[in-house]
Amino acid sequence: MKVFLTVAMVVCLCCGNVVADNSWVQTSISASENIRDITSNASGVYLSTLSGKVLFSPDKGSTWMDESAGLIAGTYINKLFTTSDGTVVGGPVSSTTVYGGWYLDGTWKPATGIPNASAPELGIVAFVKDSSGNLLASTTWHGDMYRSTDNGRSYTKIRTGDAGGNPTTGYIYSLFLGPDHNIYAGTETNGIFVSQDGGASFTGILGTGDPNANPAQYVGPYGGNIHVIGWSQSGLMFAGLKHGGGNGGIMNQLSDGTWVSNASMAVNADTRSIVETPDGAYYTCIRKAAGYPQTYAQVMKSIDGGVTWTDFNAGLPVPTATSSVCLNVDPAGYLYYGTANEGVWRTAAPVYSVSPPLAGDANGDHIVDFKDYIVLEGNFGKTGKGFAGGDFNNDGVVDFKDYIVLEGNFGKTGVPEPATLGLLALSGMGLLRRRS
Ligand SMILES: [Ca+2]
Ligand SMILES: [Ca+2]
Repeated sequence: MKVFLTVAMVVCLCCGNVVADNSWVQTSISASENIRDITSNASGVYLSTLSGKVLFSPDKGSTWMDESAGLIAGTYINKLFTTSDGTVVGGPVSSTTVYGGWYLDGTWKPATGIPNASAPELGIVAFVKDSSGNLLASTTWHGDMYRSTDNGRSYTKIRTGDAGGNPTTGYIYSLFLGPDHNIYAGTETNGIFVSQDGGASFTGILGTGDPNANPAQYVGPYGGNIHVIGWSQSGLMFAGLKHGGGNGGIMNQLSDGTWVSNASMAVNADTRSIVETPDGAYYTCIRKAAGYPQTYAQVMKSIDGGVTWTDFNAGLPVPTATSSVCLNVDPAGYLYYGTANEGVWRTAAPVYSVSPPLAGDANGDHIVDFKDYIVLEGNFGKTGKGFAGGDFNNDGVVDFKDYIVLEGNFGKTGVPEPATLGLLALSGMGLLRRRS
């Protein structure tokens, strides 16, 4: 029997796409912590709390350490995000003031370019990476847009938000990079807007004018805050709305351009966050909202581009109170679910298969080289830095043993996915032709 089990496990490990366990396990975060957001990089997982802390776990939620140093007392980070080079960024806010854009580099440091402002500007409400890997941030009620080309160290304002009147984007709640490389914004009440110039200007996809003022002219997602946008395999959009207002739950765009409420999602579901994994699956989480009984799951999954949604909540508690929720997937494929009242949960297993990182490739650029050595040198002797900080053998400390790992792989490159390999081959051929 033991032999059989061992063989079965080896087969499972080899066949790649099998996910052994879809259940959730609770991390060691106290359920009294009100989690505002989650992000992750190759080193581990980061949480921000309403009490003003940023907590970091290098071991999938077993232990957490405080990463709040540098933040201003009395502030908390409403949005966390990981930039193209793994830098964690956020925007601290308090009840009276917002404090621009900040980034984590040992301690939290203020970026240049986004000024402090008095509430209720609400600070940074959405981040996204554009098609070049630059960071975009949206702030304030009216959707000011900022771009950072240095992974959150500095920002340039690229759009001043609408000062009122219609058509207007209103308050931008969410930002997404579309499959067409355009930037899509989910707004407070006026539906989805698209930017074809990298976030400098936006146009409503439902048409011009205010759908709330003229509802007879519009069929589509509007009237509730849009936190969720995604695309089917054929490029049709779906959007998740806050309960109340016009439409709720998730709405799907049909090929004729009209929109319908999703039949597999409760129409009043208050969708709050969305994660797309590299295997093309979407996960969304639903907030328990005042006035709406929690008759639906807290996390739902779609493997057909948002057309059908199924429960993904094995092991999760039924929410006991109105609770804000957030989702993130870490680079190892584990899904994290943060709540205001029921703690932080992660999946017992990765939700998709992930190739192991190349040992020594601290910055994740698929080559072990001098850049990785600089990371290791900068953290030499430090603890709790994780893989991206140079702890390649995962023994908790960056030391000479990790240097041996890096030296052993120096110059090696990771194995790209077959599709990427094809593109590299093509671009290589292009270079050869240009040279000849
Ligand atoms: Ca590298
Ligand atoms: Ca180590």
